[in-house]
Amino acid sequence: MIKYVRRDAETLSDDQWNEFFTNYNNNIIKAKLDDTHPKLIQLKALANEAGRPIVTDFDITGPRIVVTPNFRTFAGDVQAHNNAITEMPVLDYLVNIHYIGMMFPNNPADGTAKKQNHLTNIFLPWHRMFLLEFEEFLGSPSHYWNWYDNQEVPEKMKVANIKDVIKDGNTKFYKDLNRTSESIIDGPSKITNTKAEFKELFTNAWKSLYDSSNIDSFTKISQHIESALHNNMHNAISGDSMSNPIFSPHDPIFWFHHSFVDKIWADFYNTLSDDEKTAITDYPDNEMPFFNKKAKDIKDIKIDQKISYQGLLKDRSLVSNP
Ligand SMILES: [Cu+2]
Repeated sequence: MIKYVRRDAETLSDDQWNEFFTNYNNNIIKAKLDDTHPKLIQLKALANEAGRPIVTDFDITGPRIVVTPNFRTFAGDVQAHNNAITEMPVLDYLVNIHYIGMMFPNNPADGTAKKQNHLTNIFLPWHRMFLLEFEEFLGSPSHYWNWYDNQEVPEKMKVANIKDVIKDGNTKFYKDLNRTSESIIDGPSKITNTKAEFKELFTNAWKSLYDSSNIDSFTKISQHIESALHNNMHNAISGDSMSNPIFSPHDPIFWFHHSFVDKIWADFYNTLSDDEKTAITDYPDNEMPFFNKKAKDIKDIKIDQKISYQGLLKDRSLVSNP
């Protein structure tokens, strides 16, 4: 049974927004995992394997947010630090899966070893699993910010509105949630100057997924979606929230952004013929950090029949039809 139907944020009813924010507040921010929870045990094992300390606090007293212990210069006993953690808010747990997932090599010599979750061809499948992990804790769908049609952050997701809704439970971050811009065609890192220019850029990037040089290569499709259609959105919003991959899952717009990125992959896959689907043979064989799935097992979005999108494309000439 489909559990999570992800919808265009612009179409959400007040009840659907309330469901999202209520669940976010209760199940992501306020809820904690204790050290008997299998997920926290699993996170500790992954962090110990990567040899990196789990981030346990976000210090916002200075001009910039810093993580403690300082992830990059931590000089203590990593395993002792990790094993001593007794509880953790769900949000911090999610942030750490994402963060520790970055600490694996880009090109492991062994083709089945773990590789990092960005800048490699596990980017799309890893983040697909990450979204589902978020939803399983949230208990409702992570809807999507359709930035092809709407270059502004959805109104209810703007910082001023979020601060009214999301109360700071166990994390410090929301006291200092900041974005440099709430539009991808405005602000210092804007992608284009106008909506029309952005649509053209996006349309060209979308069409190039179907070029003969890309269409049968999962690695190229993944790289293309990551670099052309994912990275610059983070940078355009920027601030401590979205430009830094250590913090980005702390900003709820992260999930809506990534839902749309995942929908682009789902749209692409959904518009291929059966022959085109079977021509793609380069799905990575690597075990993904944290998630016990392989890319080829989740190339169809349904994943255990749990996920669906409103407005999934059936026609490759379209880039949006919510
Ligand atoms: Cu990421």
